[in-house]
Amino acid sequence: PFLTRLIEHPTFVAGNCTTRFIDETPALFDFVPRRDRATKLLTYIGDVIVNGNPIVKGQPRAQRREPAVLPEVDTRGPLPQGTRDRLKELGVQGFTKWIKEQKPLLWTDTTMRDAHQSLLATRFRTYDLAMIADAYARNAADLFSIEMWGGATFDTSMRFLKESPWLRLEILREKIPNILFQMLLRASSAMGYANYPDNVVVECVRESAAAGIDVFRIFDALNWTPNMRVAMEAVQPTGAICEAAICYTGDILNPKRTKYSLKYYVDLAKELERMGAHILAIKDMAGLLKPHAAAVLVKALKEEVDIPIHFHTHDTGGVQAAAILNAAEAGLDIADGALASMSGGTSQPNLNTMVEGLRFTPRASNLDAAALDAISEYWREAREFYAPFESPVLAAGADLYQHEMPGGQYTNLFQQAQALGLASRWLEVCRVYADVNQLFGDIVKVTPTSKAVGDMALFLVANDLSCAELMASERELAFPRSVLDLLGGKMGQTTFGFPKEVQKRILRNEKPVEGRPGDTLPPADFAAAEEKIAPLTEGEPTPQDVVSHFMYPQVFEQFAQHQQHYGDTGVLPTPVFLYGMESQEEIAVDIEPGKTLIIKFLTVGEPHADGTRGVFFELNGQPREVTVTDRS
Ligand code: BTN
Ligand code: 3PY
Ligand code: ZN
Repeated sequence: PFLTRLIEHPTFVAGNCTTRFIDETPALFDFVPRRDRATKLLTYIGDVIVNGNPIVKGQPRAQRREPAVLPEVDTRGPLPQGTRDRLKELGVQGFTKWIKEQKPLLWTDTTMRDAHQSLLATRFRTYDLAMIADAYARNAADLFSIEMWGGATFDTSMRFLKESPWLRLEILREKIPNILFQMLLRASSAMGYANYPDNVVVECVRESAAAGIDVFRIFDALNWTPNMRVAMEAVQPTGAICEAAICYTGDILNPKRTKYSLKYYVDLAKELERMGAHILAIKDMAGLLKPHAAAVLVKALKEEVDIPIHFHTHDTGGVQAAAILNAAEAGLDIADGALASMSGGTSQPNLNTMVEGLRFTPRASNLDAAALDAISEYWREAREFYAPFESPVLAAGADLYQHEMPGGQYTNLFQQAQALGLASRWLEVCRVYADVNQLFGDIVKVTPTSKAVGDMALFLVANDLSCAELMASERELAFPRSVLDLLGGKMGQTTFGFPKEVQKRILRNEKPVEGRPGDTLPPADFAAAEEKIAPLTEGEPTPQDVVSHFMYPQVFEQFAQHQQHYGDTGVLPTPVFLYGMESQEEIAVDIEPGKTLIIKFLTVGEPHADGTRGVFFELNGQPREVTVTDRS
């Protein structure tokens, strides 16, 4: 085997071989054959054929196996100029000035991030996003931006899809160099669910910008600006756009809800502008900014702040396209929508029809409606691969404005309730969610604070306790971790403070953190982290690996193990990734440019005494067998 290895080694083949090469190439002496990429992929497919992929276990099966049809794209000639070219040309200051001069309403397409986060538990794979990328670059270059990263994508891509979020960014960036890429960053919680040390947040921003993020939408889940400063300042030296968000809750038109008043939001916006925001986002994560209120808020903000305004909402209540169109009339600069087939419900309102709805008005956009429809048609078909992850269709009632659940949480919490056998008590869960919000001091609810409120609501309903009963009793209860973190100040503070008696009841003897968690969290040790993860990565750990590790240590480790075992399964079509192959089915898999594997699945052998089975394939026409353990 040594000689075979030597003469087949690329350096040897290329004729660059000296005796030093033999000394310096320990892999030549690696006599336990390292499994090649094809074998690893066949092992993965064989494993899924025999054992199934755990992420679809017990879920409705997707029927579609044939590829989603792509729109016609003329790939000749240079790409049309887009916003990213303009940002490069004008710089951040010049570019934001340009935004404000635009008569058309500008549009962000959220389909690649928030839409599938809200409708499909963030399960769209890079494979299916990359397929439609050319169509965006060629036929939708008049978009303001594509939101395609951050939020839950970072976690789910590693945890469930077993793919690198960084590779997603790199692949899409290469195919769409002309349109701004936007991400959602949870300020001091970055891409996670709890506050990280400041140096991790800074590194996270730096690496994301270096990998191609142009617009950072930064929000704090309690609208507590001291917790946004580190992330916002980290964006400045990167040349990317710092879009700071006010999270909208309550109802500025309700004279009885005085806490979250018009003045509260205007003051917040002015402060974010002073802190260096280049764009102001109104982040209406629950779809609570009613159509008339949207006009009032946008008008006031346009009068009081100088930076462009970008409106993000969710259509959970079904009336939010009206809010966007009203906001447009009041002078909104940029709006978020999702492409038709991925819009509505807990997702964003319908981008295609809103664009068309504004045609022949002063805010009409330059986007090509027919091109957007063609791209939407692709999304409709690709969505069929993800049938097992479809959220239940839940039309919110008017009680939406009481419980104020974010779109991303609404269907998710319903499924959690269902898993606890509480589906028939859903309305009660919603009512208790509203009560818990009041108990906690009427807070802003968005990841991660919304999770704490949801966990507490389920906890109370499951224990048949009301908020009043909880406060009246001394009983020692095992409260959810997220609730202890929130009231313990580990997610940061609120402008108004948490109610002291509630903190005491829930935290008991534990003292809440005062001030900004980042002020007391010790800085992360990057060198130690690199050393720790070195055995997990193929070469030296990259700065991206280190960020992934800091965000989700365990998830990153399991993802790395998956890669060691199976290679990069991101190259497999989605039906194969989720369900394996059918007998006699043949697929072509591009493992790198110009290198394609033709894989045909034949059959699975009888179980051996040791619990393994052979799985039989043809690889590029040659018979191949892999052995997998039958755990089914
Ligand atoms: C997980 O953490 O979700 C499990 C790791 C993935 C294991 C792969 S997925 C398809 C195949 N089937 C299995 O049971 N395991 C492998
Ligand atoms: C997230 O943090 O993932 C959100 O989408 C919040 O709205
Ligand atoms: Zn959202």
